[in-house]
Amino acid sequence: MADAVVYERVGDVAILQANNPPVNALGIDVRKGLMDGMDRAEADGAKAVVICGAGRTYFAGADIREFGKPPMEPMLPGVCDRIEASPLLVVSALHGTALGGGLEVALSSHYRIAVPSARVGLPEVLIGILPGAGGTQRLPRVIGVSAALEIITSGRQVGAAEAERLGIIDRVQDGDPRDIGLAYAQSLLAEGAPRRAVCDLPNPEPVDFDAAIAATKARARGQMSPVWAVRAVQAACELPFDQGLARERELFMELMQSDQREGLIHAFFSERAVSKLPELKGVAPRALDAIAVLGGGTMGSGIATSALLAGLPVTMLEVTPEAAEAARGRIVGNLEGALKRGKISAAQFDTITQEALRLTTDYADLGAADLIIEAVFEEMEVKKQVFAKLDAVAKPGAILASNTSYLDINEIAQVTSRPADVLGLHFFSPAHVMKLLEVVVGDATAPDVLATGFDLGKRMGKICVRAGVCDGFIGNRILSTYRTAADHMILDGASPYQIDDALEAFGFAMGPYAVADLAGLDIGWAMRKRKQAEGIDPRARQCDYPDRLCEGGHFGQKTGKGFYDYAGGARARVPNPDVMPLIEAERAAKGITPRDFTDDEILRRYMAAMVNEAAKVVGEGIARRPLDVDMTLLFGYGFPRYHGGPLKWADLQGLPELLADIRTWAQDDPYFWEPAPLLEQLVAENRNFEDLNRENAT
Ligand code: 3H9
Repeated sequence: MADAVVYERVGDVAILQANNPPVNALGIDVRKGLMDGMDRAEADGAKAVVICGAGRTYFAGADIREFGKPPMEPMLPGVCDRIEASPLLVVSALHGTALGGGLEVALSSHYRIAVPSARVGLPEVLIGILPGAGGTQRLPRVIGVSAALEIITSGRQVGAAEAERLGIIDRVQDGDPRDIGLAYAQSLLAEGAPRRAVCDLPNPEPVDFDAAIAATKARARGQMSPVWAVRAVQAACELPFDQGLARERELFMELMQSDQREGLIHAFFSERAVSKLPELKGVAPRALDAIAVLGGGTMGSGIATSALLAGLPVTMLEVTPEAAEAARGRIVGNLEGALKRGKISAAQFDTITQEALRLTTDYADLGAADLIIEAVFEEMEVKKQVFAKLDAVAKPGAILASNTSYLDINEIAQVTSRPADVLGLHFFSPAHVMKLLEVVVGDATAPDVLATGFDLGKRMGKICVRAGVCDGFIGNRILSTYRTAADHMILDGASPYQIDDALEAFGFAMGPYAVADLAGLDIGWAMRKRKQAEGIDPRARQCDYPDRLCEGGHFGQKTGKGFYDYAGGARARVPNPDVMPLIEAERAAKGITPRDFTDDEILRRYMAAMVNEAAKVVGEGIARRPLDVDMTLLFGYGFPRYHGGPLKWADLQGLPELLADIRTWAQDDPYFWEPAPLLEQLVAENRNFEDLNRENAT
C-alpha cells in the first residue's frame, strides 16, 4: 500500500502530503504518517513543515468508519497537540473540504493558506458528536465565541473567502495546494515570521451561555450533540487550555457512546449506500435530455419544477389551455421561490421559464421526451387510459413512469406495448422540496430503466430508494400500518393530541394527526373507500370516526379544520372540538371502555407497528435492505434522523424485546400484531437488521 502520508523535502521545508483516497480521512495510517512526518522533519533539520492533501481534498475529517471500534494510538487529539507543539513553523495548505478533524489539524498548524474553492467546517454535530481534537477550544480562540458557536452547532461549511474574513484562514491563493503551501512557508521563513500556536492565545470572551444553551436546545429538537458542543465551547472560556481539552474529551466521549451517534452515522453511510444496488452495477442509464410531465396539479408541477431545476427541459401536458396556464403559474411560483432562496440566478430563471418549460394540451408534443412522468388522478382506470395514450405517442426507448403512490405498476405496464420501459417514480409533495424518490420496479422493468430512474433522481438531488410493487410500496405501506396502530390506540382510550405530543417528543417534526391534516384527510378517506370496495379482512379492527370527520367537510388545513382547528393559524394547534365526541361515540357504539395510555406505551406500540411492517417489507423483498426502509422514513416521513431510521432504532432497542411486545399485544389482536417472519427469524438467530445491511452491502 502506498504511504498514507508522503514525505518530501524542499530546501528548508518538509512537506507532508496525505494520500488516503477518496477524502484523506484521518484514519490510523494517516495519523501515524503525520506523527512520523513531524518527527522526521524535526530530526532532518527542516525549519518549516507544510501539511497538505493529495487528490480532491485536504483531510475531510476523522475516519468515521473507526468510530465504535477500539481506539488506536496515536489518536487525533495527540496528533494535533504534537503538530501545534512543534518548534518548526507549521503551515497547512487547504483545498477541497477541510472538515472536522481536518480543520482541527489545520487549527493546530501555525499558519493556514487555502485555495479559493476550499471549504472548512466542523460538521461533527451532524454525526452526533462534537469536535474532539481541540476544535471547540481552538476555533473560539481564533474567531471568537459567537462565530465559533454558530459554525460548530450548525455544522455548516464555510467558504474560503468567509473563512479568511473570520480569521480561520490567513491567506487565500489560487494554485496547487502543495505549491502554494510551500511558497507560503518559504515566504514566512524569509520574513522571520514567528511560530504561532493557538493554545497560547488567551481564553476567549464568554457569551451568555445559559441563553446559548436554551436557544440551541430549542433548535436541536432532542438532538444532544449541538447542546453538548455549546458546553465544550463554554469550557474554552472558563478553563485553561489543557483542562478545556480534557472537558472537550469528556463531552466527546459521552456523545461517542450515545445511540444518537450510532443513529446519525448509520444515516450518513446509508444515505450513500442506498443507491448502490447489485442490479445497477455496470448498467448505464438511458440518455435523459428531455422530460415530459402529465398533469400540472401540485404534484406534477413540483416534479416539473424539480426537473427544470436539474437543468432538464420539460414539456407539461394538461387537458385544457386554462389548466395548462394554471400549471405554468404553479411552476413559475415554485421557481420564484428558488430564485428568492438563491438556488438559481435571475438569468437562469429567465431561461428556464422562457425556454426550458413548454406547456401543451396535445399528446403528440410528448413524442420527443426521453422520459414521461404521469401525475394524474390516483385511479387505476384513469392511469390505464393515460398509459395507453402515452404508449402510442412516446418514441421507441422512451421511459413511461407513473407517480402513483399505491397502485400496481405491473397492471399499469400491461396496457402498454413496452412493459420493460415502465416504472414507478413516486415523488413526495412538494416534489421540488422533498428529498425522497421511491423508484418502483415492476416485474418487467428493464435494468437500464431502473438505472435511469436513479439517474434522474440523482440529478434532482434526491435520495432514491428502490422499491418493489405492493400496495403503498415501502413508505406508504408502512405509514398505513403505524397510522392504524395509532387509530387503534385512539379507539382504546388515547387521544390524537396525546399521540401527536408523544411522537413529537420522540423527535418527529409532526405527529401523525398533524401530518394527516397537512396532507389532507380526503386522501386517506379515498384510500379507505378504495380498500372497502376491494374488501377488507373481517379480522381487521375498523375505525370510522375519521370518515365522519370527512363527511362533515373537514379535510384538515385546506378546509380550516381537521383534527385541529386552524382558525388561529397552523402553529396554534388548537384541537378541533368536534373530534373527541366523534371518537367517544364510536367507542360507545363498539362497547369499548377507554383506558389510559402512557406516552411510553404509545411510542412502543407505534414504533413496534412500524418496525414489524418494515420487517415484512424487507422480508418480502419490497425493500432490498433494512437501510432502504430507514432512508425512506427519514427522507419522506419526517423520521428523526438522530434515531437513524426505524430499523436502526429497533436494533438499538433490541429485537427480542420488541418481538416480545408484539407477541403480547397479539394476544388481544392477532391479526394486526402478527409478527413479521423476518423479525422472528432474526431473533431466533440472534442477529439484527444491521447484520442484513452488512450481508447485502455492494
Ligand atoms: C471528526 O472529524 C471527529 C474529530 O473532531 C475528532 C476525532 C477524535 N470517514 O460523501 P461522498 C467516504 S468526525 C470515512 O460520497 P462527496 C464516504 O462514505 C468527521 N469515510 O463524497 C464515501 O464512501 P463510498 C468529520 C468518509 O464529494 C466517500 O468517502 N467530517 C468520510 O459528495 C466519498 O464521500 C465529516 O463529517 C469520513 N470522514 O462529499 C465529513 N467522509 O464512496 C463527512 C467521506 O464508499 N464527509 N467518506 O460511499 C462529508 O461530508 C462528505 O463525504 C464530503 C465529500 C463533503 C467530504
